[in-house]
Amino acid sequence: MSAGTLKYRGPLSGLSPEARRRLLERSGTSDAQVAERTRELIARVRQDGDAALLEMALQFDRARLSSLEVPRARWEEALAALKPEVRSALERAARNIATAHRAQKPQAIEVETEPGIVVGRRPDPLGRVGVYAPGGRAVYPSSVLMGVVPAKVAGVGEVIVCSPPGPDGLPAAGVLAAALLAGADRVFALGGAGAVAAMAYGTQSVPRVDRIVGPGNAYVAAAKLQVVDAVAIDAPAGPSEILVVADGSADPEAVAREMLAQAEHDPDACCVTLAVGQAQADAVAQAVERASARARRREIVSTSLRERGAVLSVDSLEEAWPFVSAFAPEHLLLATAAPQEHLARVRHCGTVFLGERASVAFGDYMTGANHVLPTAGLGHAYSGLSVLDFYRWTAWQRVDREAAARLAEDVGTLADSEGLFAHAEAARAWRHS
Ligand code: HSO
Ligand code: ZN
Repeated sequence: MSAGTLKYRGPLSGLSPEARRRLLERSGTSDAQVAERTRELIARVRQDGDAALLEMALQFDRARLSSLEVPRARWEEALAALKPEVRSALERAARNIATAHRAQKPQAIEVETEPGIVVGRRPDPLGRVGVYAPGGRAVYPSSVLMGVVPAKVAGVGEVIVCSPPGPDGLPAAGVLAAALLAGADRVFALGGAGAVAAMAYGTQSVPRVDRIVGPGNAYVAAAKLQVVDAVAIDAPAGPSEILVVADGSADPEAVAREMLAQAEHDPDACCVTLAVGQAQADAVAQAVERASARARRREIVSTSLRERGAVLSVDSLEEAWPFVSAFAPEHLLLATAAPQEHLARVRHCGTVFLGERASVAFGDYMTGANHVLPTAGLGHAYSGLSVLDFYRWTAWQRVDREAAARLAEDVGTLADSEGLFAHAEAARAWRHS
């Protein structure tokens, strides 16, 4: 194959420690310069509110705005202008996302820890949530659905969407239309770190929210990490990733299509296949090469594959599983004969596609699963966006009369041992109840 189509080829076991580390680490988002610029932008918004946001729209988006909020009439126009087939596909996607996320709704629980002692917890929907939707190359109405629909399913009181304006002063038409279809309550023409700061701290016209979700560029990611003193955020989502595990039953062309589909998102996307046997690995690599030569987004695809793409061979599926869990891909595709049996073997993946027919594209748009997922190995600690991200919990406890008498002495003892004598007294007062 021509040199440079893929960064890594050969057996997984032959990967140098340095190459393995680079594959596992992917691209970091922590750039000191970005963090510093972001800090300045956030400070400007906290100090000058709307005035700072209007200046930033001019400076970064070349948009001269008369107001930050986008009137509902503009969303309606955007929806009316949508091609009917795009509209009905978005509606279908929204329906499936709602169905899948409704099934995730958490329940209140109560448990008796000792006779007469009851502790409970109840999920309460967040009051207000902000969904960020990028502009530019990554205008994805589908991502607006992935943020707004689960929030509405959870019963969030108000869902606002922020997305950068174009020179006409409006966010992308697809974003406006998706916001309307998904049931968003308000939309603001606001992008970048300014949008994050406005949603975290509030300004004259942007209300502060309880949680900010949705992917964004490096400034948005940095800003989210800098506002956690005021607001909850989702897992920082970086460039797209796919790891395909292909046994001898997989069609190399299908595997190549999946590699290309995630590679076309971003020159920094990371696409890897582990194929059982050198012959299958060679077939996949050749299919990837042919497909990338004719890709419509060839520039992006070839950069991604050249910088981080890998097709590696393993001797058996057993050899693949430890790497899968260590890599913690955003998307795992099990292009194997018995994918369901392998599901239990893998850990830390954002979402798993069972069988080559379960194209990642189906999940990106239409199955109802969420496509806002942890990247860059954060699957070790984080999960994909779900309905659970839109609640906080109220906990309670109840102690009946006899239980209070039984608790008094042990609690008094622990309180004394911590030097907290008023605690001890509060407990012991119920000794004879
Ligand atoms: N694959 C992306 C989500 C997306 N795909 C949006 C198409 N549109 C998440 O990594
Ligand atoms: Zn995608």
